[in-house]
Amino acid sequence: MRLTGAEIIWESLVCEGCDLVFGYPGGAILPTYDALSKYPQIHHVLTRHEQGATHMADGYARATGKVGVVMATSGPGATNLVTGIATAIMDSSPIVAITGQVANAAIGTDAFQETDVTGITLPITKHNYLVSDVRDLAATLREAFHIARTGRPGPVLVDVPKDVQIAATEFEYPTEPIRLRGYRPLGAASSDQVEAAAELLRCARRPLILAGHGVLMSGAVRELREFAEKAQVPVALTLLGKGAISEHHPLCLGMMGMHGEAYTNNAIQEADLLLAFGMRFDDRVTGNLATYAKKSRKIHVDIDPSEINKNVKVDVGIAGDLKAVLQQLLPVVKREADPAWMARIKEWKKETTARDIIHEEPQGKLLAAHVIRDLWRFTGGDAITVTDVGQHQMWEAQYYPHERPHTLITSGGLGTMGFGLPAAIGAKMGRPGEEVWAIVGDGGFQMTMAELATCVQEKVELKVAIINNGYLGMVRQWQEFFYEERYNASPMVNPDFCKIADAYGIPALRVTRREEVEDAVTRARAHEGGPMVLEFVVEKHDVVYPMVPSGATLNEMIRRPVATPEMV
Ligand SMILES: Cc1ncc(C[n+]2csc(CCOP(=O)(O)OP(=O)(O)O)c2C)c(N)n1
Repeated sequence: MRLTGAEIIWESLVCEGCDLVFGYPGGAILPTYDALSKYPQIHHVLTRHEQGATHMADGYARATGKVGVVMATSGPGATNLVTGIATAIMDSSPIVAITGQVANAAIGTDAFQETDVTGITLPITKHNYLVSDVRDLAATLREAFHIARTGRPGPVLVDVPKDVQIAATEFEYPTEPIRLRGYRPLGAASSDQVEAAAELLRCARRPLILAGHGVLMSGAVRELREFAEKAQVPVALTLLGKGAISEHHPLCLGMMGMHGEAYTNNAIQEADLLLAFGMRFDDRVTGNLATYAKKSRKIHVDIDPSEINKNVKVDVGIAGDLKAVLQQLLPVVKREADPAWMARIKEWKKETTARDIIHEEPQGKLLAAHVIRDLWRFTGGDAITVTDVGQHQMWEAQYYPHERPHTLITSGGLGTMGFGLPAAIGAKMGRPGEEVWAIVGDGGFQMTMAELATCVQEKVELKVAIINNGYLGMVRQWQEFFYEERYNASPMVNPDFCKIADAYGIPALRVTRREEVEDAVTRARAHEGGPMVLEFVVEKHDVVYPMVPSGATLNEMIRRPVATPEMV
């Protein structure tokens, strides 16, 4: 079959099982857009900004486990992808970005809308390609999907000059196994490694599992639970690890790290064995590395060998697929529960509970943490939540317990403001049967709120909760704690968000009192045919507790002041 490069791009997407592409056209990618009408099996979503398209592809990928696809033109179209691609690589999210490029003959001449996008994205892609010959196009796209979804997943960019899109060649989608020099995704562990890990566990009195995104990515949720139950080891979660085990499981300790549970951070510092599964010892979960978990031996299982001994030196490092490794470990783990260890954790937990803002009387104020907790209650705890970045993100992590994998989608590694709304659109389009909420701050929402139009055009039944505190809240919090309350550049004069929604034809409600939350959430849930916006006008001067100051030891937390003596 003789096809143009443009047709080969769409054919290859079809062959990869892709039926949804997020993108934005322009001169250098127009031949490809022109051929789109021949492929009714692919739905193209026109976004309002290429950054939004990349986050949508990312949200889609995280919600479905499939590769998300984003398309853009050369020059400014391609550079607008950069933040989204960097977000995806930091959180190991599989996306394929296809960009138009100026024609081969014009490359290097500073042609109109020429930019070296493979150069720009080299450090933020798992791999990237400039396809200068149409005969290489199908095989390159196939490789791109393979690299994006295998091993440690990540973004791959394919840059296609305009003349390559126009040129024609014989098309046959390759079927032979992909062999790439220097790239062999890992599988199981060696028996020595398995035995070494099992031996450490047998001797441990105070073991603790640190479960990260890798549990979800490798599909090891069931294996993790079986392992934890069989070996009676409590499980702490990273932000992206939420959903790795039900947060209502008796062995689950909730989130660790800078804004993690105080009792969980205490447990990490006191453990005598840490089993780090599919996590990467990010500075937000370790605090000061020099004083991090000094009393423990450490086992680290990660698909990416470069993560082993990168931040934290470990006793047993296993580079492999977590699901396969847990399947090897399961038959050999043997350990009796240690009631003293669990009792100690329970004591810490009691003290944490006493300080919880959830028990605080709102005294006429609307507290963001209470809004999140009510969202959890009135959605039955079963929605997919997609957050932006800031205080509301941490309150979501603290007060919306997740039972199932892939139900919290958030930018952890890059911490990208503007991620929430577009990623939620991608998530809802990928899993239309699920209830999806975008939970965003007033700051981050304004970075990508133009995507409300995309939501309307596509009739996406998304619920948007804006947590409006009139500040760049997390910045304000740091200024309160560490910059003597000099609130430079953190107060925000905001538009009327309900009127903004109205301008897009989106129904919206403003909530200022806790008593109104249930009704608003119920009405948003019942709304059909498109998005609905809720604006929660919350207390301005509020703080996420606990907080491990940047660079401090993990259990040296700033704690919520205790409200009354009897609460201690
Ligand atoms: C693109 C980007 N710019 C700047 C920051 C730094 N930053 C982190 S949190 C934050 C404040 C977010 O404010 P808002 O969106 O209102 O959410 P809140 O913290 O109030 O919940 C800022 C500016 C960032 N994470 N991303």
